[in-house]
Amino acid sequence: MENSKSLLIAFIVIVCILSKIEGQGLKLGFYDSVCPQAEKIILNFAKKHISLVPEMAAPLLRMHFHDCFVRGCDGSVLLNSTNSTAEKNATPNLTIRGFDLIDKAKTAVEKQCPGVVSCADIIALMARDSILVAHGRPFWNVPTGRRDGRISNASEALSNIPAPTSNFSQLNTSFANKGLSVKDLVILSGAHTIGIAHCSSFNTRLYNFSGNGDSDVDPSMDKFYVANLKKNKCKNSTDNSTIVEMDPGSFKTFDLSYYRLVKKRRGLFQSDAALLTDANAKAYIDQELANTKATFFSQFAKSMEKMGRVGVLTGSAGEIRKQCAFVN
Ligand code: HEM
Ligand SMILES: *[C@@H]1O[C@H](CO)[C@@H](O)[C@H](O)[C@H]1NC(C)=O
Ligand SMILES: *[C@@H]1O[C@H](CO)[C@@H](O)[C@H](O)[C@H]1NC(C)=O
Ligand SMILES: *[C@@H]1O[C@H](CO)[C@@H](O)[C@H](O)[C@H]1NC(C)=O
Ligand SMILES: *[C@@H]1O[C@H](CO)[C@@H](O)[C@H](O)[C@H]1NC(C)=O
Ligand SMILES: *[C@@H]1O[C@H](CO)[C@@H](O)[C@H](O)[C@H]1NC(C)=O
Ligand SMILES: *[C@@H]1O[C@H](CO)[C@@H](O)[C@H](O)[C@H]1NC(C)=O
Ligand SMILES: *[C@@H]1O[C@H](CO)[C@@H](O)[C@H](O)[C@H]1NC(C)=O
Ligand SMILES: *[C@@H]1O[C@H](CO)[C@@H](O)[C@H](O)[C@H]1NC(C)=O
Ligand SMILES: CC(=O)N[C@H]1CO[C@H](CO)[C@@H](O)[C@@H]1O
Repeated sequence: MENSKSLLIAFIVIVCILSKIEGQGLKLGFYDSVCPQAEKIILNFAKKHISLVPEMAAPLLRMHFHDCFVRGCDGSVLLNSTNSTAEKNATPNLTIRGFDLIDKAKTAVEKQCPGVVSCADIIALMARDSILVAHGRPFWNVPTGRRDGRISNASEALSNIPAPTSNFSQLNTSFANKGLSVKDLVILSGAHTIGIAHCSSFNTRLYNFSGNGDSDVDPSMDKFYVANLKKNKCKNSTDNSTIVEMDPGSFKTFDLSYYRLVKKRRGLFQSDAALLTDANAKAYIDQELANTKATFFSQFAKSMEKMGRVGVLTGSAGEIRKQCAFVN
């Protein structure tokens, strides 16, 4: 009698511990019981708004990356500077776009279920759904249940988000610090198959590269491409605002052409070119090019899901922000 009673208690304790552990992770359909329409509202929002401006899918995908690399995917990228300078106002942010879309998606969700759905989850879902609406594929699962952080610090953005001037070991370290592998680095860099960059992100490759004047260019970049960029796009070393397609000819298409360009030494950033300087990374690129687009997409999906779990706050950590730009 005494024995079966303690067995029962032990059983209950184990069930409680297991459900606690489960609650600490993310799960598919986290909002199904507490706000069943949440994901649908976000998808519909993307359908309605992104179809009008499909070029906004790229910056929203990039926003998710920037969010996850600073304090985990906790929506810290959305906070406005209040007591100190926020991530948003750090150099790598300058070119993030789409904050207004996230704020509007949040408003739509809040109308239905106030205070339930985190801004961090909205970024993750909007990134996926915007790509879905603008490009069809790749599609990846977005387990939810992220909670919002209360801190956003510009200097942490600078130290955690890899610069376009990074060499391979800097990229490797930056990704490894987030639990991401060389393969994840190569696969996720494939996102540069869509979207645009400003001359300021790569001008150092075109002018005075190693301090010997304006005709001193990055030797690791195809010289015809360099000449073309200098003639038609970034006409001088102080032009920070001209926009260049990262995957010219195909920047609106999510495909393998980024890897083709990198192989041809036409990756736009030093960080793209750096992928050729490591034997493993280079082998992954060759593998991608030998594979089908469908294989790339399924690998991209895996790496995105992995990135979406970096440093997340769950359970009772953090908060559910009322407004994405401000802590409660
Ligand atoms: C590996 C390290 C990475 C570096 C150094 C890097 C750097 C950059 C830079 C400098 C830009 C251009 C910003 C501008 O001048 O407007 C850019 C654009 C972009 N990045 Fe990355 N990135 C990296 C990884 C990623 C990852 C992991 C993703 C997403 C999975 C991503 C998605 C994008 C997209 C979609 C754009 C285009 C944005 C637009 O059209 O506005 N990047 N990246
Ligand atoms: C937050 O800051 C951005 C500029 O960084 C500004 O456009 C926006 O209006 C601010 N949001 C609010 C709610 O004040
Ligand atoms: C501002 O400071 C307060 C008090 O120190 C802190 O609780 C809050 O999280 C900070 N806000 C941001 C956005 O960093
Ligand atoms: C921001 O982060 C840096 C580097 O970790 C730290 O030195 C600084 O004190 C932080 N700023 C604030 C306002 O917390
Ligand atoms: C990469 O850059 C860092 C910082 O500039 C430097 O210390 C390191 O030696 C470089 N690594 C390689 C392999 O060039
Ligand atoms: C990449 O980072 C991993 C993990 O820190 C490390 O084991 C490996 O040696 C690094 N590779 C290169 C080429 O830097
Ligand atoms: C242009 O961008 C570079 C690199 O981001 C920066 O150092 C420089 O101050 C910018 N110049 C202007 C005129 O904005
Ligand atoms: C090129 O860089 C070197 C070293 O940083 C500098 O002394 C020189 O003035 C620069 N030249 C031009 C044309 O910007
Ligand atoms: C550099 O190029 C930009 C864009 O073409 C132009 O607005 C600017 O006046 C140029 N600056 C110089 C010093 O020629
Ligand atoms: C969107 C946004 O807030 N951009 C800011 C990025 O940071 C610079 C200063 O470094 C601000 O001028 C921008 O407004």
